[in-house]
Amino acid sequence: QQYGIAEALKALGVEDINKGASTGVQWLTTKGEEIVSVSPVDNDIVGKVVAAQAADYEAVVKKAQEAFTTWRLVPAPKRGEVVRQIGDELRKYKAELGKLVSYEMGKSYQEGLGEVQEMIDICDFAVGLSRQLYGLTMHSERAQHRMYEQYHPLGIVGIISAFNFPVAVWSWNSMLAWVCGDVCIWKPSEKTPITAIACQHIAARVFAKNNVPEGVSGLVIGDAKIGQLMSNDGRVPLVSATGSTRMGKAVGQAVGARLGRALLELGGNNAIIISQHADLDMSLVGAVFGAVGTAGQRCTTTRRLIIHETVYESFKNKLAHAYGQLKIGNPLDEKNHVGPLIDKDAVNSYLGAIEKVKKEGGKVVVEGGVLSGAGYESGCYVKPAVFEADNSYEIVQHETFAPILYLMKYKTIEEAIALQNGVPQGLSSAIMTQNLRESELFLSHAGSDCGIANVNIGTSGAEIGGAFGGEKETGGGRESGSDAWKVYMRRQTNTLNFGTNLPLAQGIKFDL
Ligand code: UN1
Repeated sequence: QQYGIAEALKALGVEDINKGASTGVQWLTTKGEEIVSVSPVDNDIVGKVVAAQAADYEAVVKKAQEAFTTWRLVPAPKRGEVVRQIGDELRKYKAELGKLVSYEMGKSYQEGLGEVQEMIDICDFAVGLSRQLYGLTMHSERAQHRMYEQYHPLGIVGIISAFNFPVAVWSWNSMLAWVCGDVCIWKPSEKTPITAIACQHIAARVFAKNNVPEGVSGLVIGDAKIGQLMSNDGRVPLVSATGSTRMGKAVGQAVGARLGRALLELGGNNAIIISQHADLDMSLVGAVFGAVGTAGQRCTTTRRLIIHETVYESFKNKLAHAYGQLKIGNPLDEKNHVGPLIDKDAVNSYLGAIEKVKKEGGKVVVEGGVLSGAGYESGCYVKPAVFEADNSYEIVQHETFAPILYLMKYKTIEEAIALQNGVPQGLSSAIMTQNLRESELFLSHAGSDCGIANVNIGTSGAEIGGAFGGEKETGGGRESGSDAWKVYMRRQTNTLNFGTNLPLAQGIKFDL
């Protein structure tokens, strides 16, 4: 291990850990299987954790239930003050945590830092929000009556997160949930347990300093069984899950069956429309970063380019040239643009997708392949690939979590929008154009059907201030900014009579 990884592990207090569950104060002696976190960067062991089992989950839920009875009574701005201190702590450890994210997950160090910055940003957002948990007041139809609504804390929020944003997704959920007066139980990806433990340490230190009750921040590291327990648990009113559509359907069905709330943030199949009115140089930056950033493992990764026929050939050539310049290698080396995929399974699905697109008739623009030799010993480094493909291909309709980009041509803007919308997923979308009619059509009711629609920006890299999530198989949930906080609270409508008699609503007469 180079690049100061040992120092980062030490600074974050995770150089010698093995327990896979925590109440925010105590670490539980878990007895499940050992999870070995292996870095895709160099195949070295990042750390080992003994997985949690049902009994550990139960212990964490019990503490969370107890904690909720007091945490919900702490004034929201005081809860915000605790979150503010977590933001400060994250600022202090930004370099170390960013490095660990890069090392355990494989994204570039710059993107690791960017991920921690998203955490800091959501802390700031949540601090402000802690004084803005507004409800509305309504005018009653009855004299001497008042109506208003309040938002009350909900209870335990279960957070299931994925390997690709191993820490930011937890923070989008937990920082909002905490200022809302909820308590959290986090089940991180088994592929990135060490970054999760690092975050738990950071939160726990701040909580201890502020006498936050034990159980406000629970962590349970384990396999899908933990997610199933959470999804079926009536004591967990909200389960927020980020990951594959397959996982999300299972969570959504289990939570739905008990009429709980599920916030689902699932797969994307994001496209950029590149119009004949686009600034092609700018489009190139958006398309390449969108397609190869995080080695194509963002839910917002650009997977399709829908290009106007008159600029198709020239843009295709620009793209092939840019791909030729990409440096693939150790993500901690800042010279490199593209790091490894998370593991060998991901490499196999990348190879499988390439085989499929070729079989379905796709034409190679930039050939893919697994890299070998010095620096690539982990076997997880692949070449970003580009194919000309048809939107109807089965593989194009499917989200492959890898740097594979499909190109297609269009004639009219209506046709481009139909192609953009013509997939089962609905997360992010973009148009590159300087033509107002086109961009407005793209953003109109007849335009993009995605949760995120951008103009002259790529599909990835959303800011935390907006609500994040998408439609269709993306699951419909919204996290992070805007009024996404409302899902973490229960709304109560209050009607108050300050008069001397009791008129009934709707003018109903009921004389006694
Ligand atoms: C994800 O991939 O699950 O918009 C989240 C982006 C990041 C978040 C991605 N802010 O690309």
